[in-house]
Amino acid sequence: MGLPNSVLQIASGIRTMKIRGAGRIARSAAEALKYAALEYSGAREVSEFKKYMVEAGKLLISTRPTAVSLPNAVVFVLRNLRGVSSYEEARESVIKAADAFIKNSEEAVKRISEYGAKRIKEGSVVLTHCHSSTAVEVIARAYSEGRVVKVYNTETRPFLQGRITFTHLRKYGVPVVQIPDSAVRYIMHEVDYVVVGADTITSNGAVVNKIGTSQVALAAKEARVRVYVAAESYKFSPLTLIGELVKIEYRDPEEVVPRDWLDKHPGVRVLNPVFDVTPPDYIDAIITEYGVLPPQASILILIDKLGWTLESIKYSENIVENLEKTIE
Ligand code: RUB
Repeated sequence: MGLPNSVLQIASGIRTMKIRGAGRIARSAAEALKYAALEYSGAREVSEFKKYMVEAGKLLISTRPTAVSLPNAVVFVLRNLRGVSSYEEARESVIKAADAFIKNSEEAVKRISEYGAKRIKEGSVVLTHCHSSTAVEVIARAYSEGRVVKVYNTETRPFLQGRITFTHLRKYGVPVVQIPDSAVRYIMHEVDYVVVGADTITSNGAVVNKIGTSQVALAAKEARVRVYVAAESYKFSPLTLIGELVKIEYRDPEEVVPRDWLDKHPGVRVLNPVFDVTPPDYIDAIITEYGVLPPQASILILIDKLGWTLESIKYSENIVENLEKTIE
């Protein structure tokens, strides 16, 4: 049987960025797998059901390449299919794991906002880049505790996610000033803290986030402004522990320049890389639900908290091709 519409719609929503931001992408993927299980109408056999869930998982993982929260969510939801003996047990396990992932994720963001807010001193000016719902929660909480007096938010070319950040922070009543990305260094002398989110964090503590984050961090370091990354533990990448590089997504040049301009300039090359890598030296702390950590402690999250071992990571190598192995 084919995948139900609910799953196809979520996959297309992630691909087209109607659903975006690493946390929301992960929760939506978990939700899609739950719908897949609920709407399964094929043969009541474990092997058939597993095949179908793998197809759903692969489709979801293929939608965007960079945020590790997406494959991490899929593996979290499907990994308990290992060892199930009946169709009913298998279906129940997917539904339960999806609910658990979403609940854990929401609780993680709440805890991060508590820990993160405490790191911001009273009367501070904060700068944020792109739209990270986790960073927004930290800033909003810090504002409600009287710690933040103003936020600069970058518009975040070319997709302009900064406008979403602006609207969300305004909803919380936070005074926000939007600036073009190119004004970051100019404004940095007024800023006390940079708070951003993450799509993927590597085992050596490098942070992959929206393109421009590394420039923001560079300007912050020069101005001796602290940089905090607010990120749930499912943004840490197990595969980086065995040397895999994080794939940086390149999107359509039309997000950067309009089609008619491209047509008027045949042969012009426009690049649209949408994430970049900030090395650990440019990050003061990563704020996770497990506490406030130096980036160099990322490995502890992967091994101590998430329980990855080099052996178990092998199961998720080439995750799209090998999803079956993860659950067989
Ligand atoms: C969004 C982005 C966000 C992270 C973290 O990129 O880079 O900073 O995903 O967000 P895009 P959150 O818009 O291309 O998905 O904290 O909400 O998970």
